[in-house]
Amino acid sequence: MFSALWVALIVPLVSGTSVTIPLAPSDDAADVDGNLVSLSIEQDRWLDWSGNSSRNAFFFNTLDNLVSITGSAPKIRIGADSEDHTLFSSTVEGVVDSFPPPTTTVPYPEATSILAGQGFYNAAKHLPSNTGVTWGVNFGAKNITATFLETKAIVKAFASSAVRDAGITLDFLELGNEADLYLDNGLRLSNYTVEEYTAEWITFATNMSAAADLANSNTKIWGAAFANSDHSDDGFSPQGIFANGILDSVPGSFITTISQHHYSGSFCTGNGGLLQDLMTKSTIRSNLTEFSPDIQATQDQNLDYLLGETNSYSCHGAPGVSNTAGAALWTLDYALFASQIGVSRVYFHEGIGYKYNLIQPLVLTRSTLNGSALAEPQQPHVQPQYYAAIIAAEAIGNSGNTEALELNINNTWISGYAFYEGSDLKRAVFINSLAFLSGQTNRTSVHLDLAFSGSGHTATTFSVKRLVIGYADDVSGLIWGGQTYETSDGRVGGTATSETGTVAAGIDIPATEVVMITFD
Ligand SMILES: *[C@@H]1O[C@H](CO)[C@@H](O)[C@H](O)[C@H]1NC(C)=O
Ligand SMILES: *[C@@H]1O[C@H](CO)[C@@H](O)[C@H](O)[C@H]1NC(C)=O
Ligand SMILES: *[C@@H]1O[C@H](CO)[C@@H](O)[C@H](O)[C@H]1NC(C)=O
Ligand SMILES: *[C@@H]1O[C@H](CO)[C@@H](O)[C@H](O)[C@H]1NC(C)=O
Ligand SMILES: *[C@@H]1O[C@H](CO)[C@@H](O)[C@H](O)[C@H]1NC(C)=O
Ligand SMILES: *[C@@H]1O[C@H](CO)[C@@H](O)[C@H](O)[C@H]1NC(C)=O
Ligand SMILES: *[C@@H]1O[C@H](CO)[C@@H](O)[C@H](O)[C@H]1NC(C)=O
Ligand SMILES: CC(=O)N[C@H]1CO[C@H](CO)[C@@H](O)[C@@H]1O
Repeated sequence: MFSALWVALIVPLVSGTSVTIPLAPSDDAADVDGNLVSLSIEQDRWLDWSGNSSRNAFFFNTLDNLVSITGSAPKIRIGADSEDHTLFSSTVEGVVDSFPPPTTTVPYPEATSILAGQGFYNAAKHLPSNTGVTWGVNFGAKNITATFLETKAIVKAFASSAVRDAGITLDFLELGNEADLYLDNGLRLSNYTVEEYTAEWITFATNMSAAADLANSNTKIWGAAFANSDHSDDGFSPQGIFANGILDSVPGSFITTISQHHYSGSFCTGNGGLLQDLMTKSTIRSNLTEFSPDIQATQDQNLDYLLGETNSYSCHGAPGVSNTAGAALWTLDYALFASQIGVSRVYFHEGIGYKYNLIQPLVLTRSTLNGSALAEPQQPHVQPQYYAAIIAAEAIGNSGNTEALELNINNTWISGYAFYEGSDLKRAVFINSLAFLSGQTNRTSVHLDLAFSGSGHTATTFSVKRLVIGYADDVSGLIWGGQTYETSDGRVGGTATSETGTVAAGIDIPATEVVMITFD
């Protein structure tokens, strides 16, 4: 008994882990664009994000912050569930949405019917200059007139001088959202197969491609956009649509990119254990590597692969989990790890009032967590995950030729990535994903012993930025390098702190923290 107690008392709060950082990128390093972290927006309330007659300045500012760091605007996909319930209307100016009643678990439900006028599409002009957009077109309704009219309206908006002059481009169309779920949600019969899907898709996409004159434009198509993947030739998967000849069709020739959707699970209630599960290094990896066969099959066709809609947990997020600081660490590790396995971009899904948003761009009057009326309206604000977008942007920088490499770190809780511009090591990011939850007092810390391998410029000193978090389940109050984005206009506030370190001394990283080091 005595010896057990003695052992307990000497368990060090700081443990050591060695990290070797290659001085030049190895073949395993991946090209990463400044907008690796991009956004998918639930289409029904697009005008609330963009602004209608005038721009939504808060949303614009949160995007423009990222532009000023990386030089490239986050890419925006406008679509998702409501994409398959949208009809164009020539008599509507903006949009007319019909919503089901809010519930405790879904306080901000998607509209079941969306009538969108030309102004809905024209609002793309409010995005930052040079934003690349993907727009989702209705396929769920199986109404060729709807597909045709909507495509015409989208193309007309992007041909307008307001959009063209800002360099905002329609990079992709997507035809149908999560068609693999149509057999469950009533949009098709329950015996719907990937074979039928592919044939129908080709018919509708033939019309869409003609309506958009894709043969004479730079706009391409995202293929698949499935909720899940069974990874086989005869199920809903990239392999399944390839095996059914989608790429050999005329509209299929416009598919340059396969989009996959993914959530780590579906939980309508949350707790600290669920938050730790989300953050854990190994579950982040297993959630993503399950798509490795699909990525390989996609690359074998010389196509690009991305996560066109993703976030933590479906149900618009789990309360007390998806909206917390711990989810920011998940977002960062998830996006960076995705880059390592052949995912070119990660579109985090957002909807007005969703729990897992990076950004809440509108005044809210109901709780996002349980739908109850708020005593005071909540002003537009960023949620913790937004800091992950900022950190990824700073780590990648504005070089236009950055490569990221995951570092081999033998520690259950610590992940790390090195960032290279050309052949030069510039920065490294470390994440300690052990959840330090409110009520706990024993915050551990890991000491990283740093070493370099290979040849190149060997820095001896570095500057440090930390994402300082009170508790993993905090929903606000995060501080990045001394500064906050929790401001009324979404611009950065506060004074940057300066911390420096030496390679010889290494660095400490407490539980539930991110550290970025920039080598001198
Ligand atoms: C958007 O603007 C148009 C024209 O100014 C207006 O008719 C419409 O009511 C506005 N709002 C929405 C949600 O459509
Ligand atoms: C697409 O469908 C619309 C509506 O049915 C039709 O008017 C148009 O001619 C079709 N286009 C092609 C190329 O089939
Ligand atoms: C098909 O789409 C057109 C154009 O949006 C719409 O007028 C029509 O009502 C739709 N048909 C059905 C059956 O929903
Ligand atoms: C699916 O079910 C419908 C109605 O029950 C039937 O008409 C159709 O032939 C079935 N399709 C396939 C591919 O089995
Ligand atoms: C994905 O992560 C969740 C935790 O967030 C875990 O419960 C689930 O098992 C993981 N799925 C896979 C396929 O690894
Ligand atoms: C609902 O959530 C809010 C926070 O958004 C909280 O203040 C309130 O106590 C919760 N109400 C219930 C009934 O759980
Ligand atoms: C990784 O760490 C574990 C436990 O800390 C240790 O047993 C193992 O030998 C280490 N593996 C390598 C490759 O260093
Ligand atoms: C971060 C950390 O070490 N948390 C531990 C603190 O102690 C409780 C028990 O009191 C453990 O459950 C936590 O894992």
